[in-house]
Amino acid sequence: MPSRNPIFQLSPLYAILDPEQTQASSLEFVLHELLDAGVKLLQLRAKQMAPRDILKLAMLARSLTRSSNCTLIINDRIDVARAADADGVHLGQEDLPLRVARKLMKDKIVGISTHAVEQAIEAEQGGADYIGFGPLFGTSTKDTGYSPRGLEMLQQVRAAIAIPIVAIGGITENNVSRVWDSGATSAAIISDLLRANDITAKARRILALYHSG
Ligand code: 3NM
Repeated sequence: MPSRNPIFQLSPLYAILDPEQTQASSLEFVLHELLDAGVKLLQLRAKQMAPRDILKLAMLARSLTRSSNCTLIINDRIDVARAADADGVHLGQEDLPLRVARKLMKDKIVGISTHAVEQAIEAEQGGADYIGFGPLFGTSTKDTGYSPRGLEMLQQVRAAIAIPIVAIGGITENNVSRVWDSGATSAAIISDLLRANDITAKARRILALYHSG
């Protein structure tokens, strides 16, 4: 089933803005840095913020992403995604079921985190627009409870489903080309982007790797 939204065919980098992982003085500054680099797919992931603070950040991100023609996905919170008029929501295996999310999000993007081939197939059959798949490599950003899945399992997922795959977990400038080569439509990156001294330069280098590959 093709994705409802062609952005996934166009965007090899799925940048995740996680306020807990930035050292920057302002989240607005980080948003500008990412968008200035040409990021076209951005997720807001704010696990610890109060709902109204997430909403405020989401509305800022919505206004900036709209001017940059960048797709905005909100992690976990369908209410915030709808209130901020984001393009979609990203849900985990323990969040609201896909059929409920679909009802609430209508034709907006719904992505689901998966950690095994069976979950990927289930997400596709349930009507997800894309899956997240990870942790691909070791990561200290999130305790996922799973061992690294590896490139071989990514290839198995690629062979099993047709919807876009966003690989996640331990992806950096140094290994991202192998991730795309193994079938990921897009690579989700948190720490390698947000901890960079120059986030714009880092994101530009990653996008250039894709285009030179
Ligand atoms: N989800 P980094 S791994 C948020 O496997 C998240 O579902 C994962 O951060 C999953 O790019 C992960 O810094 C953390 O490794 C990714």
